[in-house]
Amino acid sequence: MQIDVISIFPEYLDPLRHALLGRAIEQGTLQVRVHNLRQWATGVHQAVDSAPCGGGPGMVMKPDVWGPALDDVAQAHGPAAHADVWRSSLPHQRQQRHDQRQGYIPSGYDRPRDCTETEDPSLPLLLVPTPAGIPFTQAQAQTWSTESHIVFACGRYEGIDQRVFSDAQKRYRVREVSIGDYVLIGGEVATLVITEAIVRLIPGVLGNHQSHENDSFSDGLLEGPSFTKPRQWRGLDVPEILFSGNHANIDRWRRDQALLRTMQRRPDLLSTIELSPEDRRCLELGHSPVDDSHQPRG
Ligand code: 6GU
Repeated sequence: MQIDVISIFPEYLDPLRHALLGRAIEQGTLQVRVHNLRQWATGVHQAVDSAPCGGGPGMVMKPDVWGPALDDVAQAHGPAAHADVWRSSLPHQRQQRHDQRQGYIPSGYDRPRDCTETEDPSLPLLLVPTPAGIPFTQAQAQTWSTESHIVFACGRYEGIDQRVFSDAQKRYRVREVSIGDYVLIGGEVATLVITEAIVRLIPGVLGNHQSHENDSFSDGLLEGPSFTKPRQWRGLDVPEILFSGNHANIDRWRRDQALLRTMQRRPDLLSTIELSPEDRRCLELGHSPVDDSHQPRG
């Protein structure tokens, strides 16, 4: 996967080099280029923003700067052609999209809700982080983990002139996305969040293949609690059932912990998933029926 980020604060994207993302770069799975928007600014002051039409507070980022930047990044022209590819120890091979690899059948669920029939799927994906965007979800992270080229346009100030995105539809599939109901100063941190959520789902990026199958949200529930050794710590015991060796009971208990936690913290999620009779029993009891610690002691 190739990721290009356009920002007036390229150093803000430095965390992309580290940890899991840094390793994906070294594996050759991920190629990252970060572009300073000011390279496309013209005029003596190299202004990237200007007062909003119609008045009001703040500044709006200029279309005559963003337009050429997006043109060049789509085609690897101009300043975009000379951008450093971020540190990667392996020679980069053009990665096949994993939906082209293994008999992948895109489901209706994978199709973005605002996708228009006329969009060319071979165009790069342009993600524009904005609190006014459609909510970014785990389902979208799954869908986008098969993209071959994603470009992030990081806005600051009061946003980017809307005509930039109307025009960019000629060269990109454009999505304005929000990472939550709060306001950030700019799109950079949201870009880090979205990139991490997507890249960890690319096969081979996480060490353990199964480790994202039990993620919170992948089955529509929050993940339940985890425990490790020592068995007793500061007077607190690991739940007995986890040492029972009965894997059917352990799986049931884990499912029940996920259900109970979801009911307590995110009851809105429970209405979106299918509950079995066993699931309902646990939620009605308020504890797992396989949990001995809830039996009256004799
Ligand atoms: Cl994606 N961008 C900005 N600037 N603020 C946000 C956001 C994104 N999501 C929530 N707040």
